[in-house]
Amino acid sequence: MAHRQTYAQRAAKHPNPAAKALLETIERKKTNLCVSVDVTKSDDFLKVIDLVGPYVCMVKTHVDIIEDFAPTLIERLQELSVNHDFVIFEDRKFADIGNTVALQYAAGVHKIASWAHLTNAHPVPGPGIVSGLAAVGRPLGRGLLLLAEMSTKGSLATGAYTEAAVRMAREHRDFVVGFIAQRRMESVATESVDPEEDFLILTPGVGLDTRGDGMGQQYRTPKEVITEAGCDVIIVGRGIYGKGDNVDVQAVQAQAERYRAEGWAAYLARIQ
Ligand code: S5P
Repeated sequence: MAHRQTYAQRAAKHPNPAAKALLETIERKKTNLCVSVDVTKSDDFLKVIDLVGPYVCMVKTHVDIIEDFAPTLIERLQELSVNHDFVIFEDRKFADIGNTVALQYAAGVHKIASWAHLTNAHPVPGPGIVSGLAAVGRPLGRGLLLLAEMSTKGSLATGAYTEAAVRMAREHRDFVVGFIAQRRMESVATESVDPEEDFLILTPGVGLDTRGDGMGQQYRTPKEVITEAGCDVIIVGRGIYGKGDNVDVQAVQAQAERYRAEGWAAYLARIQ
């Protein structure tokens, strides 16, 4: 199974350019930490990313929450991505018919496909959502993650829904590179498993100091997520930068290194 192999072994044979770049970055920087930068002002956004940059394999954005968004913000983000060596994941959670998501992905104010190496989608509309996004993203070497499960209390993405998400991904392996999920998916919907399949599992709902946020979010530790559940990347937001305003430089750097170290130790414990 993929999670018994090293990130480097998986990078060497992964067919999708965005997934390969992510696995290579994880190995090169010895970090499976993705920071989710959920702040609303451009200055805070760039500041947090610049601070956490050395500690992360990937930065996750919600570009639609930035209240003073301008196209130059994307240029700055791309510069930081090159200088700090991280992959960009826009957490857009597409959820519409293929034609609409293709337009949302390619056009509008944000032109996500032109800069985000990875994005994600809810499988709820059926396979047309993957075809629509693939028509835009595949020629650009992008990758898609399907939300097979969610971290929140009372999530409806369970059971037969999760199984359908896995089947959908297996039918589009050239573009769907993995899942947002809380555990590995190899044992889900097992009727057509190719032993060579390697879906990345990116896992939000990670925190070391608290188990929830009072609005449905549920947190597990890097050890629970990476060692015990076999996931590949921990996604951490507020655990690293709090509210994200009045950024305390040393505190943010210290938290980023703390999560990086925990995540990497949890990975080493898993592959030994
Ligand atoms: O199931 C999910 C899927 C996602 S992508 N649960 C989540 O929390 N997320 C995202 O991860 C969410 O939109 C947010 O950007 C981040 C978690 O942030 P935190 O501050 O709770 O760590």
